[in-house]
Amino acid sequence: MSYVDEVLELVKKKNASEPEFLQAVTEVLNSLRPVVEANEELYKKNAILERITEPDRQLMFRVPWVDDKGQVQVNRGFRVQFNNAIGPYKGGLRLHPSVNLGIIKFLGFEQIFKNSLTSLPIGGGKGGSDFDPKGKSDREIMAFCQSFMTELCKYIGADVDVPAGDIGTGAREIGFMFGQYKRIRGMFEGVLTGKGLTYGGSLARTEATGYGLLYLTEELMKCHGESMQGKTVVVSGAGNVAIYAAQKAQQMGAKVVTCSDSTGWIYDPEGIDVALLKEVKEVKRARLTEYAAARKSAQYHEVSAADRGGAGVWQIKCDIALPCATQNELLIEDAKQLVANGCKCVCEGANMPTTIEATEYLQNNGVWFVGGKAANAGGVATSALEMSQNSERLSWSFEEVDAKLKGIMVNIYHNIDDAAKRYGMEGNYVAGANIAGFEKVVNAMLAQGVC
Ligand code: NDP
Ligand code: 2IT
Repeated sequence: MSYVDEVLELVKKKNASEPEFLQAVTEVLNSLRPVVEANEELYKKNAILERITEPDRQLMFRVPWVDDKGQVQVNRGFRVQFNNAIGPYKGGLRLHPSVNLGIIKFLGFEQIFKNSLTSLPIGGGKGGSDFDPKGKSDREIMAFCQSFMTELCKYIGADVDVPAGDIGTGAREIGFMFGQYKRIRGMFEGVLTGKGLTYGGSLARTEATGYGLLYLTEELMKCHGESMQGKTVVVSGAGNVAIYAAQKAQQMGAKVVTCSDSTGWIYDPEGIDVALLKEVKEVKRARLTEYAAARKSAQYHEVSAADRGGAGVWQIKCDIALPCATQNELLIEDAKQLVANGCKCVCEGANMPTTIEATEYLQNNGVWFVGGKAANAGGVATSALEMSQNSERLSWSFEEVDAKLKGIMVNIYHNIDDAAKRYGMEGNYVAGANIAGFEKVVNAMLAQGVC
């Protein structure tokens, strides 16, 4: 049995109840086969694959808080510090009722390779809670965030582990958590990213994941003799990543015709009105029904969460599809529909939105497919730029950060393209990303000995 297969079996046995984690590990290890085969003796002796698939530590803790009725509520908090070979643990905090240890482990594992691809010194980690922010008052959100940070603050720090936003965690939540960290630790330091601009946040961090996704997509199109101009784009999600992906795509001359949330999706043949979407989602924190009510050209399709939220967007004819909501939202039947409709390019704004089966179908049918580790790395890259600004106690202009972000995304595209070519897999950007991300981490692990 090959070393990769041995470790895959071991990981499956040890983590049998964590399907998303197993999915992420399976995809990565399978695509690393040529690299591992070329160095099998060295990697096996040093147990590189066993070590990279086992978190440094995983923290789970109780988060008690008091709701507006005076009732005590209890949630479960998580932080998985996966690998710090190339820098402090770095990754977001997800607040969503579906969060469990397996979800956080899959996200933390992905983050190791993504963060390596940014070329910046950040290791991989992820955290969150099964807390559901929907329908909670600002006071309830604050109560939860303060309690969550009261425990988490023991394990993080500007040079240790630097959390940030993810699903359900935006500027409001980061603000409450930062306040609590400062209060307990008595220290004003860059311990979180995605902070407000008045207390150490970076310009362009809010936009960074969506903008970065489009910078990479544009470079990919350019290298295939195409451009974004006049292209029809379908986007899923209606949160931070989706909104700024839609905005940048439109700035590049494309028409974005869909968005979605967990209860419905919009088809707007005139093009999504991003200002209206921002008002509905960022200001009112409302459902997409409000977008539809305010916009004549919008067609609203209600779907229950059990029907996979916004999966209907993949039925719409497009040139480019950008899944920006959540994991496993683009299945094999969606991939077939996209191909049948002539879609040429899929780039993932979300983490692991496409199943392995759907990914292979798209790749085998000539679709240019870039996975989230490369395509959505702009968010964490800009978080690392926020850390740099905090360290030097300066803040850079929007233009400066945005230009750096663009440079990073263009560079990522070429690195993953080159890595795929080096191993005879031209055009397989999934393998290219996993290989390029892995190479840097493995070199650092080998140099640092058994730890
Ligand atoms: P937000 O919370 O801002 O938005 C998430 C969006 O996805 C919402 O529209 C939400 O709908 C929808 N959604 C979430 N869960 C589900 C579900 N189970 N079924 C259907 N729809 C769902 O999160 P982000 O935009 O920040 O994150 C989106 C994705 O991008 C995630 O995979 C995240 O890990 C990834 N990502 C985020 C980065 C960042 O910087 N924020 C960086 C890199 C990746 P509803 O409101 O109804 O729940
Ligand atoms: O998935 C991700 O890369 C994020 N949620 C962003 C992490 C970060 O530290 O900015």
